[in-house]
Formats: sequence, C-alpha cells, structure tokens
Amino acid sequence: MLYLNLWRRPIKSSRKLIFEELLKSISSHVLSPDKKSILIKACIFDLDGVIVDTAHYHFLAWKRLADELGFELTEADNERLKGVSRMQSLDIVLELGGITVSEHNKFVLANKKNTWFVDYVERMAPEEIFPGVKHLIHELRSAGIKVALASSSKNAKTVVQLLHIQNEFDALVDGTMVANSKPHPEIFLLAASKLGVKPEECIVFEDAEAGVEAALAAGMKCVGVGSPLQLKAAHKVIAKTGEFKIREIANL
Ligand code: B16
Ligand code: MG
Repeated sequence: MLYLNLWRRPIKSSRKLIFEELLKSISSHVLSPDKKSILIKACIFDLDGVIVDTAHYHFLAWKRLADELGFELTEADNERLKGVSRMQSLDIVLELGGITVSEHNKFVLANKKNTWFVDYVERMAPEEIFPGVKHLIHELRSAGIKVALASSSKNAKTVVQLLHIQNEFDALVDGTMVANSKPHPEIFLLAASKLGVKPEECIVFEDAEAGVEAALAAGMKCVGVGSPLQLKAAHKVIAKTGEFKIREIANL
C-alpha cells in the first residue's frame, strides 16, 4: 500500500534520486528485516493511558468509591484495573476491599463510579493529548499505515470527541462493540477486521498488562507504554507514546 501511494504520485526526473532515497527510507519502516514482504499495515492505539491520561481519572473515581466503601485503593491496586471492563474492575475493587454486594448494588456502584469519571473527563481539553501522539498518527497515515483506536471504555467516543481527534482514525472500536474485554483479543481482532488487515499485520500500543496480553493473543505485535517491569511481555516498551519512532517498526 505504501508503494501504491508513492507510485501514484507524478515524479519529475530531476527529483528521481531524492524520491528513490525517500522510498528506501520509508520502506525500511514497514518491511521485514529481510525486506521480502510488507509486514505492518496498521497500528492500533489503546486510549486510556496511551493517547491521554484518562487512566488517572479512572483511578480517582475508583479511589473515591473505595473511600466511600471504607478502604484505601492504591496506585499499585489500580494497575489491575487498567484495560479491563467497568464491571470487571468493580469486581476487583470489591475483592480488594473484601466486600460482597448484590448484583443490583453492583450496578448502583458501577454507575456511581462512572458518573464521577464522566464528570472528570468532561473538563478535559484537546491540550491533554500526550505530546507527540498526533504527530505519530499523522506520520503513520502519511506512510500508508492505517490507524485505529481500540478502547475497552464505553466512554471512548465521548473522550475522543472532547479531544477533537475523531478524524484521526480509520476505525474506532470501543467497549460498547465487544462482548469480551481485554485480555480477550476480541477488541483488537475487530479493529483489524474493520481496517481490512490481518492480525499479524498490526502493531498495538497498550499501557495495560491486560491489553498487552490481548494484543499477543490476537497474534499482533505490541508496544507497551509505561513500565518495562509491568509490561515485560510486550515486544518493546517505551515510556511515552510520543517517543515511538516509525523506523522502529522494522525491528519489532
Ligand atoms: P468505562 P482502555 C479502559 O480503557 C480502561 O483502561 C479501564 O480502566 C476501564 O475500566 C475500561 O476502559 C472501561 O471504561 O468504564 O469508561 O467503560 O485502556 O481500554 O482505553
Ligand atoms: Mg489503557
């Protein structure tokens, strides 16, 4: 696809050499090291903790709920909540507090947490997107690599709209569209199918252990965003999404 995009452009003979250099340089981003076949056609980004720090707002809302229930939720506990669905997160929170409630009350508590979370995120501004993320997405798309968003959050569309980034993606998959949440691979497989690419042609950017596990289970490459200790199963770990260089794709 990269070749097609480039070959379609008219080439002036005086610029041919420059063009060939450019082609050589960009091709190395998407070709396997043996340069025989194009491997990567798409990048799939998680939202919370990868594009914006909504993970922190999830933590604040869960912590507030735990406070109300009479126990302390720590940042370390919060790692277990990243990437997993709202109801699964609640089960983990209740387990941490040693609390049992009825199914009805679970819904009441989950709604309470969600109301607080939505209240926090509604105050978010486009400036909160992590530095370099939009630039990376633009670079990938200019190189002919498709880009999708795959978030377990049922609030993903609201967040994306608040950040004004709805047009940055070729596909968007969220928690309302899947039956199984991460670490199940369903969300990433659905994103790949919406983009019309094979799982092995995708790279996933993830900040959660459950998300890394889901990406690997989908048969995709995974770049972990965060702590190398926490995300050691990923093919590569970077501290921040914006640090990723497109040329690194060939070495994953
Ligand atoms: P909601 P991601 C995930 O989003 C969060 O990491 C996780 O902490 C949260 O419980 C889940 O979304 C569900 O969110 O309650 O808004 O539906 O990291 O997959 O973008
Ligand atoms: Mg996340």
